[in-house]
Amino acid sequence: RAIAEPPVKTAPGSNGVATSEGDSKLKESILQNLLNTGSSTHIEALDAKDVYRGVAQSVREKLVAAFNRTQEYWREEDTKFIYYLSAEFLMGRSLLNTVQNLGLGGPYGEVLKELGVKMEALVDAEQNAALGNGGLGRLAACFLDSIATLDLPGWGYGIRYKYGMFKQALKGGYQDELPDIWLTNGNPWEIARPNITYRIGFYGTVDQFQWSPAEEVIAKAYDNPIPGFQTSTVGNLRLWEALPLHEFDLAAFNKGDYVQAVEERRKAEDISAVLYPNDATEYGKELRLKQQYFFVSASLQDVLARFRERHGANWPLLPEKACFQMNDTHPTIAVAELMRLLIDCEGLGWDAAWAITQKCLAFTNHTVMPEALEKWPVAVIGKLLPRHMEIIDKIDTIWKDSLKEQEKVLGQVEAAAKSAPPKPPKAEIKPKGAVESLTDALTFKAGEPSGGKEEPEEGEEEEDPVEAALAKYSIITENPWEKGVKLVNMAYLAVVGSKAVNGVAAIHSEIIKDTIFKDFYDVMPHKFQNKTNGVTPRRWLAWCNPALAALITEALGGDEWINDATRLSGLRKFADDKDFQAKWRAIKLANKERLAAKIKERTGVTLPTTPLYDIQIKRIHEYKRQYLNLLSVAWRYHQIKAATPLERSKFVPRVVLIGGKAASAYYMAKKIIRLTTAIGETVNSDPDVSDLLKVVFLPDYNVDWAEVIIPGSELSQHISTAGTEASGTSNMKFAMNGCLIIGTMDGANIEIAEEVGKENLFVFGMPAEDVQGWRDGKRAEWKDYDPRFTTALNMIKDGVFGDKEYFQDLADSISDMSKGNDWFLVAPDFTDYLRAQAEVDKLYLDQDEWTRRSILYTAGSGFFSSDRTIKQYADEIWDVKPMPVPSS
Ligand code: H53
Repeated sequence: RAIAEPPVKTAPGSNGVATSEGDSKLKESILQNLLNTGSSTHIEALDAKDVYRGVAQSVREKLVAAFNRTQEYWREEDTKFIYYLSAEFLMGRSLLNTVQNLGLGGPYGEVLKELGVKMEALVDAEQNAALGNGGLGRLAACFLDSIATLDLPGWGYGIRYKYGMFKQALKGGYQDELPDIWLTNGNPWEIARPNITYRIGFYGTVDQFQWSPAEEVIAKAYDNPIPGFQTSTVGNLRLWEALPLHEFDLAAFNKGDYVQAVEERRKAEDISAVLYPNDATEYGKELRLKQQYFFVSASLQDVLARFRERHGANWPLLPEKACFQMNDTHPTIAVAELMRLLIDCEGLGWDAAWAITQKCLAFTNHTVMPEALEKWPVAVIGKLLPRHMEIIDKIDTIWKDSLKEQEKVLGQVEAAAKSAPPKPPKAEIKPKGAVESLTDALTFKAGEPSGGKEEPEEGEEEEDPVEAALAKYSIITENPWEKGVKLVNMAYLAVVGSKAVNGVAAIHSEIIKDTIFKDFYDVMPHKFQNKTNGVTPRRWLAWCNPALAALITEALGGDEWINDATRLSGLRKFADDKDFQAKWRAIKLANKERLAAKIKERTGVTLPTTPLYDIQIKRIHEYKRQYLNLLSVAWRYHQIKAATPLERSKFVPRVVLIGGKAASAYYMAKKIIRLTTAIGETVNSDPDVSDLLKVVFLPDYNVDWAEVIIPGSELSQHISTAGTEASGTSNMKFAMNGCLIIGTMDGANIEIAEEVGKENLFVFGMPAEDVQGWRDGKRAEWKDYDPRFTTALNMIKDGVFGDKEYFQDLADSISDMSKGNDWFLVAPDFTDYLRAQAEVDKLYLDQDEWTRRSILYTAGSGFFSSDRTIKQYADEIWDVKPMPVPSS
């Protein structure tokens, strides 16, 4: 990653930011900043962190200048903006990306070389900005990169968490969670905006539609400039910090109650303190809803304030100036908040406000996992946000009334009405103060069936048949697990309140229309779209894999592919070229060596670099099926042990690397981590297997690890049960870096197969359309356990890898399908998985063919650039046009 030798030469000045001031001025700037931040220009006397801060400050000066120019220009032009509302932005490190995106790689590389500084050491001195869990948060970061690169007026809005994603350590092979204290050395990439603040209310009462919050905090803005590539556009990520309204309670202090004196501060700061470490898993904590409302309200207030400054009360114009994209259900309280701001604060009538809201908002769904689709108890929202609960209730009522006029629904309602006389309408929801402990809110377990509708008990009031016919469209629903408890289905609220709803891969966008949003799709098919995810080819190919990037640039005769990834298809003609293959292979080997060195540094394990590098890095989750991978590793180990020396020599040596974090309360996921480390301990110390098999768990997997792992990988695993992974995005990054994929026909794997050629992937497993049938029916009588599966599972059960008791329930969870176990179908997919793995081994022996395919992956990955995704959002949902800053 040394930028001393930049992978791509961007001519200085070509993007309006790159310096033309010459090396001497740049050197001066670096030295001055070293003095400012580290009190010395004697580099030898400074540690890497000091040097990093000095260099980062000098880069920041240029970044901020371009940022100010961009923002000023956009303000003057009064152009339409896209606002990306997201609870997560997984930005990773900024120094290298900023330098490279600004086209300053060459000049900085030269000067640092002169100063005797290794760029790599500087890069490693930077903390990761890990304000996200996984795919969803990293997608948001890639989107910001593309929005800026495409000159689209747009900002991200989120939370400036004081503590990001926890650091994962291994303690005796088990996951240990440590806080991510990422701001200790300051953050040179942000600009504090103490003068941009908003009040955010919670709790309290509503009287005549007027909300009087019982608690208030301040949201303070921090801007994080986002440099585009080969443009002078610098976009923005505005993050909010929560602060108390009153710094200090002097009266309490004077009375000697020192804790009470700072109580308000502590309570306020709690809101932006920690990122919830759940990725597509349980929700339900009140503080999380507080966080969601906090950043949504601050962001909407901020946009409306700027609008008002320019256009006064001309609110019908708002949809021509602003579009808000809601990233998953986390920011969907925006539907009610925008209504509240327009009605209660700006004095609009309901209908006018609703028309504006529905034109301004759009919603992306990222999962069909029931536990990640937020459903907040009415009592929780009613207590925390009483006015919003009223608004949601009214939205629900009006929405269902409007359906009665729809022909499709009309038939159902009339039929229902005929079968019984209508009852008087149900009483309005009275949300105030309904629960004492809000933190008792629900959590759902993976894979649990949604409860069936119960018959009313004797003496119990029967439901109005019209209401019953409309119930499936209800935003406010009955909790299937707890009778009498009402929930707000946030995804339904978002669907009703948005102009567009999209899934994140072709198959996923179809599945949501057939399953979770079926009834909504039936009555408003025009809202539903697909936007297949993408990743930025800057960070995920050009900057993280400089050697490959240089070879691609050389082959294609230029670096235009970096912002027009479709040009990567030009590599196809080199796929059979033996010389090119040799160069390609040499780079892969060098990247494997770099990865092995990093693994040595972080785990102490020494790995050979000739074996096949087989990698699965992602959050640990049952649906992602790391377990399937591990069972096949156990089987491979068994086979090698049982083989004669001659047979052993025929095995294709493999290094199996698994990395990922488990949500702290996710019991089974934690066991899967321990199973990986336990298998590693056994296998890696067994002389019988020697270099034929190595298994390593990569601790604390994060963005900076990924930037080294992905370029060094040869095979990557994307093996979720079909229909469960909405898209996946690491599959795209691996493909870009010429890594072959073993995977199911799930998420974006399907589209990767289309682009790369299905025959070039190792595809296996049950198709998505068969999965539900399996779960509902076939599982009950299925007994065809593959004997190899049984052997592998018994090895775990029998304690071959130690920790026998600890693994018992993990083993039980996939043991007897007829009892309802193995929800994610590990056993039924095992046989086909081993077949695909055998194909992998066979192909690896033919290095020319393997390399040919590897080239074809990169060549076919252009579609998965987030530039393509963002163009589609901009054209088909946002209606936002590029607005490049004219060169002065
Ligand atoms: O979002 C990614 C998808 C991936 C999906 C992930 C995701 C989260 O990381 C968190 C919550 C959630 O609902 C979904 O699991 O398949 O690629 C980006 O769309």
